[in-house]
Amino acid sequence: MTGRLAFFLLSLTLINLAITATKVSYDSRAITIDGKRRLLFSGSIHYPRSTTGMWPSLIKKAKEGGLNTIETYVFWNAHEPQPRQYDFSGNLDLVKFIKTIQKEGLYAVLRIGPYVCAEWNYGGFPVWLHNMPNMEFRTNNTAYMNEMQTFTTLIVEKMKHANLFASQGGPIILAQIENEYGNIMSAYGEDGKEYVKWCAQLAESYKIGVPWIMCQQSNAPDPMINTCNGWYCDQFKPNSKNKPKMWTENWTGWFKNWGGQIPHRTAQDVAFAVARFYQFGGTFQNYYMYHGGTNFGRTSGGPYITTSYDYDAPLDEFGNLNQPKWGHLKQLHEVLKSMEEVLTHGTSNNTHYGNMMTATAYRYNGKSVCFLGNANATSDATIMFQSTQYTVPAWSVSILKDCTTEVYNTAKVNVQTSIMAMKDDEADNKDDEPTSLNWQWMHEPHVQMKDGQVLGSVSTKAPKLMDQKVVTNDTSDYLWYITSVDISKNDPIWSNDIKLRVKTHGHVLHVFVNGGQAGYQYAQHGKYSFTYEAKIKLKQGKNEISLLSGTVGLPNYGAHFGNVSVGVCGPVHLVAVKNNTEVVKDITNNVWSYKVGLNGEIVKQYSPDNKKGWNSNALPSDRVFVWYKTIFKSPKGTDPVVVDLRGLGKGQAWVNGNNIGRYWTSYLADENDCISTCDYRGTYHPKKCITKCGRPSQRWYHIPRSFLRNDDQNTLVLFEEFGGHPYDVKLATVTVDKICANAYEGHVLELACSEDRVISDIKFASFGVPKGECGSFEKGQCESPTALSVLRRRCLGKQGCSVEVSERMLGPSGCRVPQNRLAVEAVCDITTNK
Ligand SMILES: *[C@@H]1O[C@H](CO)[C@@H](O)[C@H](O)[C@H]1NC(C)=O
Ligand SMILES: *[C@@H]1O[C@H](CO)[C@@H](O)[C@H](O)[C@H]1NC(C)=O
Ligand SMILES: *[C@@H]1O[C@H](CO)[C@@H](O)[C@H](O)[C@H]1NC(C)=O
Ligand SMILES: *[C@@H]1O[C@H](CO)[C@@H](O)[C@H](O)[C@H]1NC(C)=O
Ligand SMILES: *[C@@H]1O[C@H](CO)[C@@H](O)[C@H](O)[C@H]1NC(C)=O
Ligand SMILES: *[C@@H]1O[C@H](CO)[C@@H](O)[C@H](O)[C@H]1NC(C)=O
Ligand SMILES: CC(=O)N[C@H]1CO[C@H](CO)[C@@H](O)[C@@H]1O
Repeated sequence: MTGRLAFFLLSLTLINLAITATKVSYDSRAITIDGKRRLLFSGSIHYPRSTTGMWPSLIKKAKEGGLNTIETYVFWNAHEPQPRQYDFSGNLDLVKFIKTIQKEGLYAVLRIGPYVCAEWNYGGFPVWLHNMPNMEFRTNNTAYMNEMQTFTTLIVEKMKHANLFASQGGPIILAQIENEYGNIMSAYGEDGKEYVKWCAQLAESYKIGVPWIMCQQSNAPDPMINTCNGWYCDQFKPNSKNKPKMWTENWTGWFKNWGGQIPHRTAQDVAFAVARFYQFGGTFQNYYMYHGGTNFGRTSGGPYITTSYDYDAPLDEFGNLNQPKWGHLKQLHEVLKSMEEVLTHGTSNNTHYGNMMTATAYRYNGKSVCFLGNANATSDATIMFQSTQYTVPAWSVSILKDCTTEVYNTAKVNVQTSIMAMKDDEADNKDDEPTSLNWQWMHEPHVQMKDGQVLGSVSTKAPKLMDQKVVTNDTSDYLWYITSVDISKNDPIWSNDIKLRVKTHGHVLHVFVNGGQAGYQYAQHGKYSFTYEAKIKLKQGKNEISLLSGTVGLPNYGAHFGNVSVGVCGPVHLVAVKNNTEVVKDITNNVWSYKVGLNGEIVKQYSPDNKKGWNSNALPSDRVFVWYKTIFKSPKGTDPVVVDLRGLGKGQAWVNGNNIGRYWTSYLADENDCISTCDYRGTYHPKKCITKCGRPSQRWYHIPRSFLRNDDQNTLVLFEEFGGHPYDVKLATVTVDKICANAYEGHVLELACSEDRVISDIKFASFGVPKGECGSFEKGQCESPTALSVLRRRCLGKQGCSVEVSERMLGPSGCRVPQNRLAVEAVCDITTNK
């Protein structure tokens, strides 16, 4: 590049910077950007729940889906694992994430918190914060406020330094302080109110040049905008007439627990909630989540949140389009966006028809837009509106362009449904030799004492039971509580029938007595404290009792969630029954030795470089505390990769040294309450549309492509805690297997497979009055005779195709209905010749 050209480009950049500084403000109707009221469609994507390699495509797909804004929380405990030791590397590179959003030309909303909830471990707080003296979270507490200020300042400065606020020409148009504090504020009394004021002052003091929001905070002090979170926010009102109506968390689905079924929220119901929000004056809404992603490593909270954080979001855990949700909402965004001016400036007029049926007209500058909203969950409404008759299906909103033509109805889905499949690598590469995995293994030692001495290094010793997170600082899921008990023949407890009874707030408890396994138990049914009680074998003299407490994520929600104790809390009793009465020996205040973590964690047994200690013979199965290791080849292509951990119990998995998360394949979801078809009508709740009853709550675990090497030397290491076997472990890729679509006359039907695949077969196509659901379509009493051949001609062998749904294109149906429908079922494959 010549010097002059470089100078020219440099000046251009400088001019650009000056020009692009954006003014963001708000009034009673909307967020204004450079003075213009805007409709904002935002979606949450949390940067640590995917990889840097996935970010560009996730954000691109969000933009294609009609979003103009991406929202994220900031994850304090990920960025500051030790006090003042910061990590912004890899997928924690917040600046890079925001710049990726900027590159796509989208806006960003930065929810700093720093409390974030988010089903994230400990709500995003570092555990060392809890372990500081005189600490109380989220209230008028000096120690807490100092730390919150230090971290918040660091994040704000980082953003400023990279010119990322809109006022500097960057994409960030809004920032959030705290998070849903209003839900729990009453538990903190006057101190809580004081704290909210302090939060607002702190935020204002940063002078970032864009507005701040506080969600679920009806007393948010001016100029903070209070916003709504929930499944429906159409009835929400901000706390001042000068603030716009904003919805910061529209839950697109729900998260999943170990032992829970898979929750779904229909595309029709999400679209209904969004359309109603705009019908009743909303101008900003955010999908929580737009891409949920994966809780890698030990980042999931809860406790008991699964590693998958798919959320039934418009983009699935792996970044694939979740169809029809993604496409149905994309069409809604397009329709609403085309009405931006009228919706943000027009005066609205509601007409109520009773039975929850309301028509809303917006008029501005001679233009108009109407919504016909029917919130009755069971009955369709037929109304006369401006001298025309309209039928609005139950639980739906119709949007009328110019208040005459229906251009969208939330209950009528005109986009494809994709049925995803986990494809065995071999199934697609029949020429290759089958990849059966060879395993090596080693024991994780559970003997903790020899000759009365605790083996290995002890963190601390105390004549009492200690809170697990205080001892471990949450550096591991595991903490050993080790003690010895001397029992003489004359001890009142001595008998051949002694039980151990342990009260714990840990989530899993393993018990070992004199080096032998006595049993384990885990918390169930949402109760995270339980009492372990089982017979043990003691001898006269010294006995070793070792309790291994395991956590499955720390709590992330509720007033005072931070001081909920974790681990063995006691009492710990030895119990014998003599003459019908219990004789109890209380060992709660014995001297306990504490050992943090597993031996394999300390020596990094999961590292591909660690070749020591592995065995190839006599692979154990159904044994507790075993490490397994295998080497595998990367699946071909670009489809996302998963590992099937069927056959295993509970533990953690690593690929090439990257912790891909906790697994708990043996934990089956409850048997009850599943449905085969989901009625989109009626108020959503997390148990409404659940599937996979009685099946593993998570069987497939995501391995991002960037964790893999481009050869056959990938290392998978498993730590198996409960016992299982690795014979069924398999690599697979996630892809669109079948597609179904249903589109009404007047629309365009689009079909698409994953990037690597093409439409290999049209299983069904009927234009007329087809019946049934995706996967079980049947033709109705009448149909066009040529629809199938038209579909074959236009689609076979292509990655995607589109067909105008009309008699002109598909032939006369001969049906006497107001609107014909096209139903199609097609198959995607790597090639057409099967
Ligand atoms: C907040 O904390 C400060 C310092 O501890 C104290 O002086 C003040 O009274 C507290 N405010 C309320 C409302 O309790
Ligand atoms: C509001 O709607 C009603 C019924 O459709 C109509 O009579 C009235 O004129 C409208 N008012 C305005 C201000 O548009
Ligand atoms: C819904 O419609 C049905 C039938 O018209 C009616 O009986 C019911 O009360 C309505 N429900 C609500 C909540 O308006
Ligand atoms: C936990 O943190 C405390 C104080 O910061 C430190 O003294 C202790 O060594 C840490 N323990 C572990 C296991 O990291
Ligand atoms: C947590 O601390 C608060 C304030 O000190 C107290 O009111 C609450 O009871 C504590 N909760 C637990 C579980 O210890
Ligand atoms: C068992 O209990 C009975 C009644 O309480 C008492 O009379 C008896 O002495 C007890 N026996 C022993 C061995 O303690
Ligand atoms: C406090 C709380 O629950 N906040 C949450 C709103 O809903 C989603 C539920 O998935 C959470 O992750 C938010 O942080």
